[in-house]
Amino acid sequence: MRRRMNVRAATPAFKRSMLASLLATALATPALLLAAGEHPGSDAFVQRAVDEHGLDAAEIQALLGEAEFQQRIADLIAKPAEGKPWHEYRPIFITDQRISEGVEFWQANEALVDEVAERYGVDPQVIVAIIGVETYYGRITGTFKVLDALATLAFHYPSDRTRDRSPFFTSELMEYVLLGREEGLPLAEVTGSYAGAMGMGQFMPSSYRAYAVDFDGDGSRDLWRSTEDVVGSVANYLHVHGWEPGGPVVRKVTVSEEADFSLLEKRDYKPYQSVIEFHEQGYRSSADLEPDRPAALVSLQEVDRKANWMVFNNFYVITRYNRSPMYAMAVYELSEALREGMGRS
Ligand SMILES: [Ca+2]
Repeated sequence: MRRRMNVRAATPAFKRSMLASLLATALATPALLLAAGEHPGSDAFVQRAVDEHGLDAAEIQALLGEAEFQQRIADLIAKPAEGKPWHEYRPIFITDQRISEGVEFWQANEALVDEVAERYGVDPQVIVAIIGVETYYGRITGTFKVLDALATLAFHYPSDRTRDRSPFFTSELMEYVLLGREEGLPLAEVTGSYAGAMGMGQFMPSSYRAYAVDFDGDGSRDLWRSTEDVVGSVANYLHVHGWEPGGPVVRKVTVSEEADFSLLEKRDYKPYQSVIEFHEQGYRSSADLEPDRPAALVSLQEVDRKANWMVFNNFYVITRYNRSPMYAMAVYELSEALREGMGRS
């Protein structure tokens, strides 16, 4: 097995976990003697791949032997764009260039986008906006090896983070292996984001397996080269998570002085009470909303004030793609700009 880990770049935590892993390896049964020194916890991973999915131990070991720890990935996961306030996050995504390229992308694929929107019951501007926010309409899909990204975050997750997300990435690594088997992907070569998201829509492996569709009908789900598969897959993702065609996404809200301000601090974007109940609590939104429509509130930091919105089911569905309310708001704002750019009502 090749030793490709750059130990000189390792963090102290990584060295500690390497030591623990070497000890664990020494205690393991001979059948489980893997190159665990490279990836702490990889022996258990291989065993699960064998036990739960009937995969071949030697193949998985060989694959993990190809995986390199990347310090840059560990650094990037520690400071995502979502750590910025809204007034710094928004300008990354809402730009004249991203709007004009989006209109061009939509015009170039107008029949496809309309067909997909109709088939899945999802508003077309939101499909295009997600692809725009994720990858600049497929132009920037990520240059990290997905195998390195998932192995780094599964086996070497930065120990100074408040939340250890290594279980999530370990699960995604397994999904990636299974996806490779299903779609015939060259697992050691596939590239994506530093978090292992792939293709024009940046699907994580579990989402790829569960929600990607073969919209062009060529027998494979190709989220890199088939715009048909990408547009269909993003729409399917939103459809399965409950998109309401034509439904509201967000509305500005004005807050009376008597309002219960603690509701603005709730980080629950799943609608939990009706528009009329919010009105009775001092949150006033636009008059076109049905009084019994379920809603939630979002409060984001502008330069010198908070901007407050009432948000609805469709906003929550966008957060299924990425949990950040800033992400969902950016997708919404871009989608509206694209709709206007296309001259659609
Ligand atoms: Ca296809």
